Formats: sequence, structure tokens, C-alpha cells
Amino acid sequence: MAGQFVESLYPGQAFQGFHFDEILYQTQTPFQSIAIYRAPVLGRVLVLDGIVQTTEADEFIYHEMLVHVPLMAVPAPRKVMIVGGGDGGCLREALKHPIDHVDLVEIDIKVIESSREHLPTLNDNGRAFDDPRVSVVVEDAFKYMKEHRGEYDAIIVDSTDPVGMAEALFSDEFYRLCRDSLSPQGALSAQDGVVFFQRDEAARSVAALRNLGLHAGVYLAAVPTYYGGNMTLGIAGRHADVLKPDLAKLRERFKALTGETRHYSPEVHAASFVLPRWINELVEGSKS
Ligand code: AG3
Repeated sequence: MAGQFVESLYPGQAFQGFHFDEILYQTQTPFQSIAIYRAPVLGRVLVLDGIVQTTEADEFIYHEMLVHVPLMAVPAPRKVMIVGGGDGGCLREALKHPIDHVDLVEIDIKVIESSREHLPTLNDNGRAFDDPRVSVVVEDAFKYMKEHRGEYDAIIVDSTDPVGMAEALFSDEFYRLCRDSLSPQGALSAQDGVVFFQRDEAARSVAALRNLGLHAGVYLAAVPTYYGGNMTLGIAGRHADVLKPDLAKLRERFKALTGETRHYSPEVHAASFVLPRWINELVEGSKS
């Protein structure tokens, strides 16, 4: 049945929305409500607790930038963890790298099951979940990381916004667990919200990561369905190099990728670290 979906995420803003032709899936799990719509412009749209998470039309921008930037910032990544990411979009991108292993730690099995069935373009018709290099762990990442000490070359935090359950994934304690699970050269990435409307999210997460002794900063990606301009993606590591993209190295490493990218390129990677002055001021507390 056709209808109209409206989201209300940013305080003070009325809504954003889209028309849909059909609701393909709808359920309530112990963790959240899940809905998948079919919309004329956006294609299939995944909505969790009333907030748009990803759409077939523009998911590649978000997933490529969240995954390739940390993985390309590390010399020879072998082991990767994805926190959340049950739709498989980050997994599909990570598997383009010559890595040995990915742990996908998602709390809600229904996100994985419904995405496998209704969002096949995100997970390569389920093949991303079934790849022999992948372990799908259905557990709270916070709990999992407390109990399993790992050493990861990249930790990719593909979370919902910091309201409700996902708030824990923005806490000092969670970032400490991530730090302790990073290899010496490793890099962490995390979505830090749309900076114009979610003004202090990036600053808070960068400050928390720096308090833990990590080099931390943000880079930018404009994802149309997270409306309001640039999204800030956080990046951190023990090594300052993760924040300083070296174009020659990136071009060399890029050759090792299998499959195509539609948004990411070494040049886009380097450019995404250039911050407009107002964003730099919000994140760093000073003008560049
Ligand atoms: N997680 C990012 C949700 C962003 C929500 N919207 C916003 N901040 N305007 C997406 C998960 C996709 N794998």
C-alpha cells in the first residue's frame, strides 16, 4: 500500500520524508522497530525506530566512505571488525580488500535477516554474509568486545544515531574497548552525524578518542538521505598517519581492491579531510 513516510530526527526541524509505493517488511524486535519501504526515487529504504538508515539509491556513498577510508589508511589490513552494519553494506565494501577476516557484530538478527531478503543489493544477494572470510556474530558489540580481546586493523562503527540503544556506542567506555582492540597501525571509523544539525556529536567523539591517547579527527561525506549537508565521519588510530592521507600511497593501495567503487577514489579520500572553516571550528574549537 502506498503512502508517505516522515522522519523527525533533528530537534527543531519539522521532518524529512518520502513517498513510498509499498511497505515490504515491518516488525518490532526486542531492540527496535524495523521497516523496509519501496520508494520511487530512493529505491528500498531501511528505517529503524523511525529513522532512515540507508537507501538503495545512495547507500554506496556512506558505505564506501565509512569503510575504504580507514582500510586504505592502514598499510596492509588483515583483520576487520564491523560494529552494527546488519544490512551488509559495510561488509560488501570491506570484502573488496585483500583481507583475511571480518567479524560483523550486530545486535539484532532481524536486521540481518530482513536485509538479506529485502535489501539484496547491499549485501550482494547475501553473499557478503556467506563469504568464508566473514564471521557473523549476533551480539551486543559492547559486551562482545569486553569478553573477546581482538587485534583489528580496522574497526568500523556503523551505528544508528546516539539516541536510545546506540548511545552506548558513543561512550568513552566503548571507545576505550575499541582502542584496546586496535592493532598498532589500526584505524577506527564511526559515523558522527550531520554536522550542521547534530552540531556537537563530532566534537564530542573526537575529544573522547583523543582523551584515550589516540590521534583522531573527522572527514566528510554528503549523503543525500541524511539531509542537511555533510556528514562527519570520525577516524582515529594510534598512528598519526591515519589522519594524513598520502595520495601516492593511496593510489598504490587502491590497485589491490577487487570490484568497483562508485564514490570512493584516492583523490576523494584526500579531499574528504579538507574541512570548511566552520566545521573545523565546531570540531576543533578553533578556526583553521
Ligand atoms: N547508520 C547511519 C544513520 C544516520 C542517520 N541519519 C542522520 N544522522 N541523519 C546507517 C547504517 C547503514 N548501514
